[in-house]
Amino acid sequence: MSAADDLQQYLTARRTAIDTALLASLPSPPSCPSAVADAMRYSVSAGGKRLRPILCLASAEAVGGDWRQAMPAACAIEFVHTYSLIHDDLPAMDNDTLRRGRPTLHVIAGEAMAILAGDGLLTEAFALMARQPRDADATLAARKVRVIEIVAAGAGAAGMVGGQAIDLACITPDAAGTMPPPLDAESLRAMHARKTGALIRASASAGAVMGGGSDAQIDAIDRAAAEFGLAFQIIDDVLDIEGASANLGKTAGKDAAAGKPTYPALYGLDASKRMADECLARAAGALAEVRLADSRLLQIGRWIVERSN
Ligand code: GRG
Repeated sequence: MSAADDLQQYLTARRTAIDTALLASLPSPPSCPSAVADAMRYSVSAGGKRLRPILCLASAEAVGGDWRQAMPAACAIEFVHTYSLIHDDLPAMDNDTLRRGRPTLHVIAGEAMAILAGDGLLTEAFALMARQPRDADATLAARKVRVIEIVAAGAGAAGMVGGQAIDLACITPDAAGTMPPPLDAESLRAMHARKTGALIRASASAGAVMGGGSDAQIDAIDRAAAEFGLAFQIIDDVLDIEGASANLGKTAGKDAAAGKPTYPALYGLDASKRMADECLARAAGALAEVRLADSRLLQIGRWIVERSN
């Protein structure tokens, strides 16, 4: 079997397990009202690449752990990611009508229910990580607490929420109606490190912690995932220009049309693609420090850079 087929088989197998666990982890009546349960399920079951949970499970495996023990954290992170997409698509934020190839949740269920479904997913994420794996011994219980802290940091004001706030400030005029100056290259990188990078890093670190990795392994995986996060964003910007909406499952060309600073706008398409490759090279270096360059993680990094959606 070719390496590409082997990776595809791995991704399909993990995605199937993740989708099953995600649906089983969602709350349902009578424990909660059906309206909010249906709204949460609509967005979670819409699919998506499941990149973050796959990275979480692969990190647990890379350090020699059992990926099943990382599944609650993997699902929790996908819940957080899905909430962020629901809220990002709201009229008050990006005002988008297409996501994961379907009408956005606020188009289907209304704005108020979309806010509640996002709130519900964020809250359920932390309930899930606290609850599972069940019957944890002291070692596993300590890992769970560490992972809760990692995911909170990646998702919160110092991470994803903070990055979204910087992004919002970039397109918000002051009281006199003057737009802020565009971000320079370093500020753009720092914004993305929070907005998308922090949760991607948290996914990998959480998996490495649940898998029982050493501090050195967790640190190296965290640094490699920071590179994956930057590569992910660069390619997201490239696809925003080169991709078709039908393939992306979201509206293509929005960032460029909104005048947002993007990597291709700053560096051009070819240099942007080269920069994404350089991220992978740095990730390989970090993983090699702890002899993990041959793990699935780098293959997943390549998949991030070579993806078409
Ligand atoms: C609303 C608190 C809050 C945060 C939103 C992540 C984010 C912050 C907004 C998403 C806006 C966006 C489209 C950013 C580009 C990168 C990105 C996160 C794309 C979507 O992630 P994928 O490609 O989506 O992993 P799938 O559907 O495959 O899971």
